[in-house]
Amino acid sequence: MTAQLEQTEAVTIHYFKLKGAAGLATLCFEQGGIEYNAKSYSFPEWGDFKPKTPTGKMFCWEMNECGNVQCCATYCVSTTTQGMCSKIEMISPIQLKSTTGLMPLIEYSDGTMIAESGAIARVAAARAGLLGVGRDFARSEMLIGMTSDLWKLVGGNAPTVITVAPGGAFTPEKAEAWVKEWKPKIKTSVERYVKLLLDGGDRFTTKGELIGELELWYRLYQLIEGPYAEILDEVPALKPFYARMSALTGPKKLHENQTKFGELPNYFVPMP
Ligand SMILES: N[C@@H](CCC(=O)N[C@@H](CS)C(=O)NCC(=O)O)C(=O)O
Repeated sequence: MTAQLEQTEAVTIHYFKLKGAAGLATLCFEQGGIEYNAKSYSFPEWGDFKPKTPTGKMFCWEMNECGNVQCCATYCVSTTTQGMCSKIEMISPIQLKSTTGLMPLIEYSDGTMIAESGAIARVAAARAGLLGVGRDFARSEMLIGMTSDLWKLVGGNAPTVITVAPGGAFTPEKAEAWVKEWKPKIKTSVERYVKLLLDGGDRFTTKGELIGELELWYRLYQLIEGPYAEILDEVPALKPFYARMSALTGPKKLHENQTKFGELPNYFVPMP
């Protein structure tokens, strides 16, 4: 695939060990057959890192014997009463350069980090030539906007691997609201896509694999594998689109846990 917008640099994606907000960038790289690296974090690993993001308390210098600039970042973990550093720990480049204290992130070869799932997905799509051109580009971006609206109905309302854990935030009231309030609204939102299908009924762009289509596939996948398994039985006109997309390289690898992230559990889960 030819890169678009001069997005030719190699990157590493950093994210949790979950099929979550790094999914679309991952799909774009895999669909385009682009080389990338992935680093995943457990929650304890992330908990160790987050407080160490730049705060003004960080001490960094190079240790000449190290020979590798990436292993030369250190962090002062305790100070003497005179304010001198009494104990240092080595930290990774992501700990040093995380920009927002949130993931996903992409990291360039010089250690520079870029945050925001939408930004990194577009970087990946441009790298893979999956932004589209002409009207395909416009249609793909329209899908991104529509899917952003769709996901406002899901995020915060659907059960997740975190909120269904014992003592988690997915209360019986939330469960009732998911069924009675949110699912009908989600169905209405998904129905909006049907009239936008191109002739043949299995794609929205002539290319058929652009970022907007990958995003819609991913969100339908998260619903189907999670709390709304029957969504396409209720909106059957989208079945040919979903089936065709599921057979593409990127979606297939994500589903079969064969991306650079390896085995990842779903973030959204079925109703407990
Ligand atoms: N607007 C950001 C939101 C990023 C975000 O909220 N990331 C969450 C996980 S999806 C996070 O890093 N949470 C860890 C924390 O808050 O410590 C994006 O789309 O990337």
